[in-house]
Amino acid sequence: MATAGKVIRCRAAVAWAPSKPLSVEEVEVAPPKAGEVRIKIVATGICHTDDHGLRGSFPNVDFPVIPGHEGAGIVESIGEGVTSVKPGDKVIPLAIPRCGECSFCRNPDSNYCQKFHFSEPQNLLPDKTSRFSCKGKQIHHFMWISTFAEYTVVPEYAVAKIDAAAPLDKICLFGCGFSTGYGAAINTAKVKPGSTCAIFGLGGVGLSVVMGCKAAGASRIIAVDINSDKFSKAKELGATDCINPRDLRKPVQEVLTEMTGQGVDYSFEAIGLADTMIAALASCNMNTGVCVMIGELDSGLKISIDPMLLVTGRTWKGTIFGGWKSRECIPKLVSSYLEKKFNSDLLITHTLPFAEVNKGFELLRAGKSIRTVLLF
Ligand code: PAD
Ligand code: ZN
Repeated sequence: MATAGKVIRCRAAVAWAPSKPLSVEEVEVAPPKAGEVRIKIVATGICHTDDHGLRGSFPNVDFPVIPGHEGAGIVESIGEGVTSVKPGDKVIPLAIPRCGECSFCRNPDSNYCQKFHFSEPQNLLPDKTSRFSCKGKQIHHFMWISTFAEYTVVPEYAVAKIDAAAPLDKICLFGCGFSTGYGAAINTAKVKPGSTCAIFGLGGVGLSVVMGCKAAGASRIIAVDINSDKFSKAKELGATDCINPRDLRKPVQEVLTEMTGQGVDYSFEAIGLADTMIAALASCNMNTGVCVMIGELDSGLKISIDPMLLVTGRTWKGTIFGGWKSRECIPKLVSSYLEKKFNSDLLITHTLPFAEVNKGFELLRAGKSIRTVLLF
């Protein structure tokens, strides 16, 4: 491409300081160094984790920063030594990389990579420099992939090449929300046919859990949210019952236990609040119940539980990116989408031009959107 090896000037949404609206700026994006890939981002979703980052309540975020981690695009150029992708390839940048060399990557039972954000800050690329600048200032990367930029530079091991037929404005959700929720049910909980499930939080992630539970053959899928406007979509995607805790006279865990006799087989927390994490754990069967934590508490916050909840036999698990081994599994998940094995398009309630990124966040905070996709 004509731009290869050159600095590209393009639009990006910069967060100059915590808890301020994003500022759409012209930024400079340096060419990829050895082992890096420069991607033209075509579409990006807005995930609640971006909001945690914007508030400065996500670990290891340095300002100014270009957020965004749910994007899809086309390779513009590659650095020296890159072999797995070439210019023109359709790709999904991966918030959870897959270096393939660390002991976690080599473990067949794990999808965590020791180069991930929670182990090694990803606010600069692996050589500890940034490829972004604006008004003479260095801008930080977010989880290495910063998809709120028309062009972004990422390490090769944080890129998944996908089918050339994939519609980027739809499968951008596979960069985080859909894969996380769907995989939490399929891979992390391993939901069994005929089982009962409860999902706390019906945003893009929780509704993807609903889809995963349905695909796994659960017979009862109970959706829980304080915003009853989410219930029609939850039912469309497979929920059999919907509960608003604000309409109840008892704690939701008591109601779920009464509804199912002993508590559900699988519960999922897709909100990120201490109280709902404890309620989700208490809602699953005390003998063999499995509770999966997906939501992220603001950094620094802790929760405390009665250990008897676990002593009796419940299993409490967490999931990152739905347990998918990112580079290998995401292209396969995209192929399943193309084969119409599920319809993740139903999660997209709004599509906006990139310049309206702040409106996308307002819709998320007001509970009016499931997923907003921004188009460059
Ligand atoms: P979202 O804001 O779209 O959805 C959250 C939902 O929770 C909304 O429908 C709210 O109405 C609902 N809610 C809020 N408070 C309560 C409450 N007290 N009781 C019941 N429902 C409530 O967020 P999202 O779906 O984009 O993300 C959900 C969480 O998952 C968030 O914490 C995000 O950071 C986390 C996440 N984790 C991973 C991972 O890999 N573990 C990946 C992506 C997102
Ligand atoms: Zn996310």
